[in-house]
Amino acid sequence: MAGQPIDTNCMTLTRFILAEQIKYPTAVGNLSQLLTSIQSAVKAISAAVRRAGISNLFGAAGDVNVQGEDVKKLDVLSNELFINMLRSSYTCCMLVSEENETVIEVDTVHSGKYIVTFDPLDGSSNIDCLVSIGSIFAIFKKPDDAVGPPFEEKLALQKGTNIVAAGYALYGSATMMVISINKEVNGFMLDPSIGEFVLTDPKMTIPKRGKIYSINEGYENKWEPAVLAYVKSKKIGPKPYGARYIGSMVADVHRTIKYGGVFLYPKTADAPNGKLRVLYECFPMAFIVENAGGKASDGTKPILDITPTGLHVRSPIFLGSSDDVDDILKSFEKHA
Ligand code: AHM
Ligand code: MG
Repeated sequence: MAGQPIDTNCMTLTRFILAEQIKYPTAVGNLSQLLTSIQSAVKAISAAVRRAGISNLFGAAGDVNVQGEDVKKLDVLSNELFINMLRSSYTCCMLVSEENETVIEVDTVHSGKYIVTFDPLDGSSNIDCLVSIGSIFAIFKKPDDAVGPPFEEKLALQKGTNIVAAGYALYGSATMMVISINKEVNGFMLDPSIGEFVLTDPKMTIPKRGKIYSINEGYENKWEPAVLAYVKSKKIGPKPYGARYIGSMVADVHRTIKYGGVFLYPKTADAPNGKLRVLYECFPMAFIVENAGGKASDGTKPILDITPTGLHVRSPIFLGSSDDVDDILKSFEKHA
């Protein structure tokens, strides 16, 4: 901007990733390459989201994805960007995308040691009305004794505690990437004037208790008693909690990390495992929230303790400020 000084020593995401790599003398830079390739995909998706209306990218592409939902043009584009950038990073052997029913095998020439699970564009119901949407990803390592290529699909079905790094991109009033690696969570804002993500939220931590609950209250009649009782308890007393629900997981979780509080997607009478998918929605968000000092549970155990039984399995999820999540767990105990 005219008159605004440029920071000549700014901490870009690329610089940050390299500085992390240097901490591990034996590291050869594979994870750095991988994160850089995701960064490229996110920059391109952000550009596409920002000009979607003008470039005619809104609306359905005419396909139905594996979950039976309409696929939007931006979903297709985002998925292709993630796959192409990751494959050409020479760091991954297998990819799991929300948009693909089976795993995406990376050919031997391009193959590497990581497995990446991702939702390339989450919150699709919000695309056409310009409400915030996001991308979510988690990175796992292929076990050393894995036989292949080709590798078996079950290599992707790892426990959440095996995650090496995870992150999300939020295409909101600005574009932001939040990345969790080495037990820290750091946030980077896209500065469009230089085309770089710049560290704006170092060492993010979530307040121990918040004042906001976030749940789709329209399904109240289908909740289980523990959830009903918990939400009701937040509305009574002299200081009731505020309600916020965007319907885009990345935006709802980002707000929860910044302001504190709790995000809930419970099971319902029609959806016995809730809606959100373990490998590329629940896991990365749980990993990030825990590394920011919060908690993420399925109501009985930590989300990261789940061993997924399929690529697209779902789980109820309760995440956010540790004291607030503890309250939900108490409600589950009481109604067990
Ligand atoms: P999507 O993968 O089809 O975009 O669905 C996931 C989204 C999440 O971002 C959000 O938390 C949830 O669906 C909202 O669901 P609901 O409309 O049932 O409240
Ligand atoms: Mg999704």
